[in-house]
Amino acid sequence: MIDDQLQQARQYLAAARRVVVFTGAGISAESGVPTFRGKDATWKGMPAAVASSIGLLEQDLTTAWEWFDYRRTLLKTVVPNAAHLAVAQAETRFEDFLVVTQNVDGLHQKAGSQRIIELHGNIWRGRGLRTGKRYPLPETPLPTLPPRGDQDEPLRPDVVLFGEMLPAGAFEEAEIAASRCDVCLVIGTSGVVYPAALIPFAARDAGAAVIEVNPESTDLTPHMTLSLRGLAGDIVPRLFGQASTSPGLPFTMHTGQG
Ligand code: BJW
Repeated sequence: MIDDQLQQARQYLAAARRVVVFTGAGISAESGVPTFRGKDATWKGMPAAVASSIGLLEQDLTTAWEWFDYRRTLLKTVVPNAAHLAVAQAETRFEDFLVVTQNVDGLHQKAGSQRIIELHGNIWRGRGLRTGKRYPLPETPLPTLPPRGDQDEPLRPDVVLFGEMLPAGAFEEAEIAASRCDVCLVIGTSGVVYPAALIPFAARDAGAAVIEVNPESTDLTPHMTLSLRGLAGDIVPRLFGQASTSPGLPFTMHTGQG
């Protein structure tokens, strides 16, 4: 069954000129990054959705930074897995190819993807609370919390928390690309967070084939052209016609940030 669907999905890709790859936390799961709605998604007894809320940040910036610096420390040793690498390797095979990610972990960049829209920001940057100026923050653990920018300005993590707007233009650019693509791959997302979850709908409504890769059924599943049940690290390399070596095992890559 999965082989038939894979075959069909590969046929869609073979005929495609423009591809959008829409990713969520599940694509990084086999690299060892916890997902948001998985069983391990708590920190100090708090659900990840609470720790990643504007409420916590406004109430206690230092505690919010402790949560993000804890995750930055976990991420420092994490490497892209076979799915990130397969996506990066596929980029030059299509006339137009764009990764639209909800992830803040920077693993698509580490894998070598060039064209990426980060809808929810990046955990390796800080942003000035007063000026909005962005600063790369590769060091972890950070020596002082909160980190500070020019003129001693306190920084916040440059990520999008619930109730916050997405970075200017990011969603719009992603939505335009989705509405022009031939195939939209939807990899490792529960599809419950908006407006990001509208991206597959923009593709579908414009007539694209929308193909989900996820071990579980999601809110998006009923709207998909095809749903491939399985782990991204196994399915994605096979989708792009690349050999699947040791499904689920991360490849050995450089581990430095940036
Ligand atoms: C595998 C796998 C393997 C596992 N292989 N797969 C419309 C309706 C209702 C509500 C709203 C709406 N529009 C807006 C809202 C409000 C809100 C929202 O969506 N709420 C819903 C939850 C109800 N949205 C917002 O607030 C957004 N802002 C906004 O709308 O601004 C306008 C506005 C402003 C002011 C007032 C009102 C509106 C902002 C959303 C920001 C989300 N931020 C986070 C945190 C980022 C920082 C951080 O990293 O901490 O982004 S929340 C979290 O969820 C994170 C993720 O990017 C995002 C999506 O999660 P994702 O990636 O789907 O992960 P999971 O864990 O949910 O799923 C993982 C999946 O992988 C599962 O399906 C697994 O099965 C699968 N999987 N292993 C393949 N090996």
